[in-house]
Amino acid sequence: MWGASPLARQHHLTQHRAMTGEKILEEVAARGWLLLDQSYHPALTQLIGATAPQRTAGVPPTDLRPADQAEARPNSMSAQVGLSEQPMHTDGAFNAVPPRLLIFECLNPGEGPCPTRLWALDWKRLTSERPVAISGATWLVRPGLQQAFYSQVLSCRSDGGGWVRFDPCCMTPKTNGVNADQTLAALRRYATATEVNWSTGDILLIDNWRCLHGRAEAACAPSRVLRRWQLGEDVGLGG
Ligand SMILES: O=C(O)CCC(=O)C(=O)O
Ligand SMILES: [Fe+2]
Repeated sequence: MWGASPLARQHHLTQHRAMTGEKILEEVAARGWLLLDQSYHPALTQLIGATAPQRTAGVPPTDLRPADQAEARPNSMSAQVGLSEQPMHTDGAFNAVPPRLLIFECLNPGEGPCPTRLWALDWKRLTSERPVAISGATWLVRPGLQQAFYSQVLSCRSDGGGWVRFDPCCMTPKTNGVNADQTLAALRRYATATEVNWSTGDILLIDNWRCLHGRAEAACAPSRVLRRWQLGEDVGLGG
């Protein structure tokens, strides 16, 4: 569900598209991500248009283009990795509560193959086993210019919900004997990996609390552009 007011508006517009939106979110909640081709574009742009402006409180979408370290925005991931492969991460890890739903729209796949890699977590198994490398260590999170804070990779809520926060570009482990590579390896043990090879118009939805992602090496695709929306925790994906 997209939440009360946008969904209600959607019902006024067309019942069929509202149902499509609900089904889409069900799929994302069940699998951690969903890729839709451009035949879903009208329904999705309508849904994004109905929800994104309120949910992101005026934060516009961002167009992501490959950038080398010198030309990248300060504090961005590209400022650290440039055109190299991005580490597996969640977006907005420096927020107290990370964004819940990421929507990427491919405006241009670029000249050569540059997929986005996905690691969908087995949330039930992860939260029942809670391995030390993921839930036992304390990390320092550095949100650019704002105040740094301590956090764990796995945050569980009392209702069984919660999220994984992981971005080695802005997080440093502070517990003796824990390092980022170990945590990456541990996360992979709970993940099903896949790769999205983009075509123009494709839309990828990611549950950013339960599924990690990262761009492949990008030197071969200088014209690649993905448009990204980041939506908040009340988007309707459940706990
Ligand atoms: O370009 C991509 O495939 C993903 C980019 C990304 O995840 C990021 O910049 O945070
Ligand atoms: Fe990202």
